[in-house]
Amino acid sequence: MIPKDHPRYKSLLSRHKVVDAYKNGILADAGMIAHGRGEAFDYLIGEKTTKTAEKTIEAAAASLILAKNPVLSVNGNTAALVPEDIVKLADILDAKIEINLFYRTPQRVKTILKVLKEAGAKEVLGTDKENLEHIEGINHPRGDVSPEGIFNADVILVPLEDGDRTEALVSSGKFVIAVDLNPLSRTSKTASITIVDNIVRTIPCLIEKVEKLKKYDKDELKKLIENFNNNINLRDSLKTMLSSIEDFEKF
Ligand code: PTJ
Repeated sequence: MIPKDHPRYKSLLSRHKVVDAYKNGILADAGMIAHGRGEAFDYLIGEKTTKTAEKTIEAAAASLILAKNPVLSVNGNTAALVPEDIVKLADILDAKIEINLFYRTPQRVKTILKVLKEAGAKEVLGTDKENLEHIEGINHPRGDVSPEGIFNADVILVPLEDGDRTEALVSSGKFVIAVDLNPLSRTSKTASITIVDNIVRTIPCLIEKVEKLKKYDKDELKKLIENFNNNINLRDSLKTMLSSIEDFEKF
């Protein structure tokens, strides 16, 4: 039990959710290591959504609203931390939810499907009952995707993704929105839009932005995307991290 007035309450809560999800078969063991790496970067951005990330989330929301077949890809860490928010985001966007795992086992797919259904999801793609298609250029199970979902998606939200798949998805012509606290990762550098923020803050913020931007007309949404530059976004995110180290040196 973490006391609510603990200065790092939210971070510890996420950590406990991740540990419980591992014990319940939702999370891959490597998912705990990935989470720890994310925590370190989160520390450097001050464990809050930066101004840069907020602008990026706005561009991401605009792309998802304009998409013809938007898909939200769910892995173990996402299912452990934000299942209800993912379902809500899919509802307001009329987007599909697809389970897509790096460490895929039929048992993990079944367990994550249960988590998403309990969170209110009506339809979940990418389960073992479907005939999955394979995306060229990916030599692991993450390349097996639903024909109704990722295979034919134009815009895909991929939280905590690996570099190979991001590259393959972008090369197959898809617009890829990554959520990755590490601005130096291959995923971050390859994605069309990289949200450098913690997924626990990103998805609620995306919901808020989608609700706001849905009232905008198409041209305004297109302008938001055109004015976004992922290289500048990554550089600014890194600068925020470096300045937190410089501030410490002044201490
Ligand atoms: O559930 P599976 O089988 O699909 O496996 C998922 C993991 C995450 C184990 C797998 O995709 C993996 O190994 O990912 P990587 O290559 O470690 O990349 C994960 C990235 O996510 C790292 O750059 C982390 O910094 C970042 N990250 C970790 N936790 C968070 C995060 N980014 C946003 N929010 C987080 N909470």
